[in-house]
Amino acid sequence: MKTINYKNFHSNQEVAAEELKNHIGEVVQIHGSIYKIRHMSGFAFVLLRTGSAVIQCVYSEEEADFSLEAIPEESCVRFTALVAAEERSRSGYELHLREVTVLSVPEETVPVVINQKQVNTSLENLLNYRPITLRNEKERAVFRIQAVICEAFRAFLISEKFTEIHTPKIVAAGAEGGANIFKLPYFDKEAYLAQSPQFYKQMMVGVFERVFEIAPVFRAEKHDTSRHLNEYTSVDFEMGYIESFEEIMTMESRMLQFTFAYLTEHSAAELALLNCRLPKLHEPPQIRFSEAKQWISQAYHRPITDTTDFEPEEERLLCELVQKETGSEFVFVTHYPSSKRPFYAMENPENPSETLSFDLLFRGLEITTGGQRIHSYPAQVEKLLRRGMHPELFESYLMMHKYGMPPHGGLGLGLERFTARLLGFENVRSTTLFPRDIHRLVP
Ligand code: AMO
Repeated sequence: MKTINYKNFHSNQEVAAEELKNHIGEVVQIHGSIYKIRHMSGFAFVLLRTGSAVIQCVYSEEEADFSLEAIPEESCVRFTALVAAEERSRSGYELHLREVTVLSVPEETVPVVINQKQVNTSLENLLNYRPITLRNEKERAVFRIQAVICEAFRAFLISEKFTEIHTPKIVAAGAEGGANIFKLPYFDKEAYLAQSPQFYKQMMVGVFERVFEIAPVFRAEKHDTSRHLNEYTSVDFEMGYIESFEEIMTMESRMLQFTFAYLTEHSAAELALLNCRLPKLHEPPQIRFSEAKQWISQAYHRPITDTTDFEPEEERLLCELVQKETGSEFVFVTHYPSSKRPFYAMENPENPSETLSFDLLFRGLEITTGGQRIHSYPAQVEKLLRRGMHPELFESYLMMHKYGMPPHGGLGLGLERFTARLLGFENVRSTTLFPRDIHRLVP
C-alpha cells in the first residue's frame, strides 16, 4: 500500500514563526510584513508581522546588506536573518537581519495608525478601514480567538458523534417568523435568505441523528443596536432521541466547558493580549421565564410591561441577580411563552401556553435559543393551522414529520454575541470581521 508523504505538500522552505525557537544560532529565511520600525541610536528594531506573530528583528548597517528605506512599514518582505537568543524579547529570541527580498511596497502610508498597542479610533473608523485595522495585533487576536472557538465547537461536537452539515442559504420559506426576512428575486420565483438552518437541521436529524452547522444566517433587522447584525454566524446543533429539552442544555454546558479549556490551551497568548478573563462554568443555574420576570420586577421595582419577552435591560438585570446569588455568569431561562416562540417549538403538555424551550444568557445578553421541536405530523399541522398559517406552504418541511421523526431538539448560538461577551466588547460589530448592518455594506 502506498503511504502519503505529507512533506510533499509543504513546498515552503522558509521557517514559520512558531518554529523559530528551534533554530537559535542558525540563519533562516522568513517572510512577513513590516509592522513597525523603531529607530534607536546606531540600530533599529524592525517588527515583522507574520500570519501568527509579531517578531522582533534588529537592523544594523554593519550586519545588513540593505537600507531601511527599502522597507517602509507594510512592505511585504522575505528576510534572511540569524536567530539569536535574547532574554529581553517577548519570545526569548530575536532576528538579526542580513538580507531582504522586497516583495511589495505600499503605495501610501496607512490612513490609521495600526502598529500601536491598540488602534485608537472610533468603532466607525475601525470598521471603515477593516482590511487595514485588522492587521493590528489586538484586533486580529479577536478573530484568532473566534477561530479557535469554532475549532473547539467542532472538535467537541464531532467527539459527541454530531455530523457537520451545510444547508442552503437561499430558501423558499422563513423558519423564524417575524418581519426580519430578506426577500430576493429568484428567476421566476420569490426566495428568501435563510434566517436560520432550522428546517434543514431538523430534516437531517432524520438522517444522521445528530448534526451541526456553523454558517452565516440573515436577519433583516431594521434597528440599529449593539446586539443586532443583518448577517451573523449561527452555531447550530440538533439531536435526536432526546427525552427532554434539558439534555440540550446539558450538551451546551459541556460544549462551553470544553471550549474554555480548549481556549486556555490554544489561545493563551491572545487571551492575555486582550486581558480576557474566561468565565467559570459548571452547570449554569436555571430559572423559568415567568419566575425570572417576577424576580426582576420585585428586585428592581420595575413594572412588568411585556409578559411574553424580556427587554434587553431585563436580561442585564437578571444576569446581575443570578451572579449575586449564585456566582454564575450564565443562566438558562426556560419555558418561554408559546406566543413568542416559532411554530416548530414543542409546547409543555402540562401547560400549553409555554414551550419546552430555553435561552442561555451570558454576562447580560442572550447568546443562545434552543428547545425541543414538534416531531409528530398531526401535532405540527394542527399548530400551523392554529396560528393561521398554511401547511401546504410547508409541504417540504412537513415531509419529515409525515414519514417519521424521533423526538428531537437543538439550539442556535450567535457566534459574534458569544465572542463579544467573552472578550468584554459592548458591540457585536467589534467581534464581526466585516459587519453588515442597516448602514454598512462595505468593506
Ligand atoms: P434565534 O432567532 O433566537 O433562534 O437566534 C439564535 C441566536 O442567534 C443570535 N442572534 C443574533 N445575533 C446577531 N444579530 C442578530 N440579528 C441575531 N439574531 C439572533 C442570538 C440568538 O440567541 N432556530 C433558532 C435556534 C434554535 O432553536 O435552534 C433561532 O434561530 O445569539
